[in-house]
Amino acid sequence: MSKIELITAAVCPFAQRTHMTLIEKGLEFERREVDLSNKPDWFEEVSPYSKVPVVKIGDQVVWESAVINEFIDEQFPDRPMMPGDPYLRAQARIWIDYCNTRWVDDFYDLLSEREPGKQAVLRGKVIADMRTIEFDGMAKLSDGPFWLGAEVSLIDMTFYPFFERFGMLSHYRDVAIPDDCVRLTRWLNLMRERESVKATMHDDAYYIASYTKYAED
Ligand SMILES: N[C@@H](CCC(=O)N[C@@H](CS)C(=O)NCC(=O)O)C(=O)O
Repeated sequence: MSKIELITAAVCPFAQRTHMTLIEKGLEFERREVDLSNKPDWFEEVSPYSKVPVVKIGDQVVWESAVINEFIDEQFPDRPMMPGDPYLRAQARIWIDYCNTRWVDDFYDLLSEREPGKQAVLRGKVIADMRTIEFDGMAKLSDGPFWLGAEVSLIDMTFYPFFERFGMLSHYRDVAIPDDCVRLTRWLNLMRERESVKATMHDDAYYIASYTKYAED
């Protein structure tokens, strides 16, 4: 099998999802870091959307983090990270979709909103999302501690990078994980202990500096 190449950028939460997945699967891979503010020609040639992450294995090129992660999981079936049962797999995809279509949008909407009145409304949406994650997602899918139980899955990989950046969101927009989101808080603390997180993480100061352009004029 050809070598696995991960085309990535350290700041990018979507790329972190895939980087973590490759580590969790115990796969060997090469990382190619891209400066997104000065994209090289080779990157424009390989990335159809001009975005990270992209995974390349020989002639096979796959993009979009959610698609890449399922591709990796299926191509390398050891240590599966999606359920074998079709109904549970559908549930996993629903929450991955929830992350991509609700949580990520509400997160960035709050971060990029400058007007205090609108920020208050968006802060309420982010808090409501966390309660949805806690009570409609995690609590209904398993007893934890991860989304689907004792082992991490692609749902954990999908949400984690945005919670790694939650300290940055709190810094700019004064929002906290609600006290009643006990399972979410425990999950986040356990995720921080994983090797896949330790190998890919950055601290609040890094994200506060990196996201200034989204949050401030
Ligand atoms: N839906 C994509 C989003 C990827 C994405 O937005 N990547 C950003 C960095 S976080 C990027 O490469 N942006 C470069 C650009 O838009 O020019 C995924 O899940 O992979």
